[in-house]
Amino acid sequence: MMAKSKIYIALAGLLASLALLAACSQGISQNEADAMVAEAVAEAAAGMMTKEAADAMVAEATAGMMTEADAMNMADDMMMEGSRVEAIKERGRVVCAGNNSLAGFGFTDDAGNVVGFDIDLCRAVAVAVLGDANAVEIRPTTAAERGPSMQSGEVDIMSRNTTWTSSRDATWGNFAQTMFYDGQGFMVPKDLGVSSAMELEGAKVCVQQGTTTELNLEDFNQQNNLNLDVVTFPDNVSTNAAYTSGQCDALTTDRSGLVATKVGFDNPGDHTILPGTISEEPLGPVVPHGDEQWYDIVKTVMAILIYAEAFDITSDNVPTSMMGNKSVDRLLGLEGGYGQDEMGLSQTVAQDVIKAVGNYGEIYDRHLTPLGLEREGSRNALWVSAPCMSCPKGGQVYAAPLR
Ligand SMILES: N[C@@H](CCC(=O)N[C@@H](CS)C(=O)NCC(=O)O)C(=O)O
Repeated sequence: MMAKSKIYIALAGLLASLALLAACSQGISQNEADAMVAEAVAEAAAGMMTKEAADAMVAEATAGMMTEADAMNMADDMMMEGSRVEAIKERGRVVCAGNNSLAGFGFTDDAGNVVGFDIDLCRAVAVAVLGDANAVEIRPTTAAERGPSMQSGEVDIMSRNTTWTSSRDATWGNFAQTMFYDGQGFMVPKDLGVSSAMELEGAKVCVQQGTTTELNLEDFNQQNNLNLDVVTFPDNVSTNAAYTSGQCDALTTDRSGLVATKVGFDNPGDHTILPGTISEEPLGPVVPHGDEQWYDIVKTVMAILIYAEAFDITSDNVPTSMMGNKSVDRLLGLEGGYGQDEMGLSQTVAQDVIKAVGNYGEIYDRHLTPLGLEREGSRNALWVSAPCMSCPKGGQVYAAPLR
């Protein structure tokens, strides 16, 4: 990984060439070009640009792929760039990479809106920053498009059934806490007569490209000498269509994805999801590297949703006066603080967020419970639903205490 100082040196070099280009073009003096460069370097050094974006720019420029016009535009963009929150406020909406083809998590409804569990997090974040749950632009993003869309910094957040892995954390962006704990499973037609993935020897398995699913399947296949015939597809629709048309014996993805997909089949009863999982798939939102304020805001919004549920605060009962419970009063912004000022959020941000989108449980019930994704007793129950501190029977949903 390139050290920060190196990036800025590389960037300064690049910007010097941009200055020359700019100065050579009509309508801009050398002095103006120098001023542009100084400002852009300062902004880049202040961390307003992601490391990946800087790397990409340097690579592109040194490969001679950039035209003079592109270089000018890029310099302009950099000059306009402030912190991500400032950019969002100026733009008036949060740009969110989402799924539009996975029931429950992110899909296009009959009215043409992209909705779902993951999408509601984007809406909650939009309330926190802009005071409006609808101030969100959802950019449908396939599995393979995810890395590049984070690295370019073109989206503010990705909330799209995405597994947190160490390499994605290092190269895509910062993962906030997990929103849904999952694992990879297999679905087969009932008449295949198989009851475990270990019985799939020689089977044709449909899987989507650019996913952890594809990599896990490779490991599972090799380790168990299953001699699987792996068939890959670029998106959800084509993967599922291949499975339902009988091109494959089995379909594999996150178990939640299998449940969501099966519900949409013409004859769901003809298919079965095999027991067990072959991997860990902690699914959660990601933000581009390089802006800690923004990263903190997203984590805090998730904490608000989770603690609101823990304290039984729902969208239709948000108290506006002191309740006499210090944690609840602090969450609601009625006493003390938990970093709202430092993050640039209003003192009563939690009231706004919960009123607009509900707590974690309400979001789950709105989108995932109808699919049959049982929450009670699962890993996706709240940790605080454990009956006591030393009996770990609660789920894994937990967040940084708000204080
Ligand atoms: N959690 C896995 C799988 C995520 C994934 O993209 N799954 C597929 C199948 S459920 C999907 O959502 N595809 C939607 C699309 O690309 O259109 C990952 O992060 O790689």
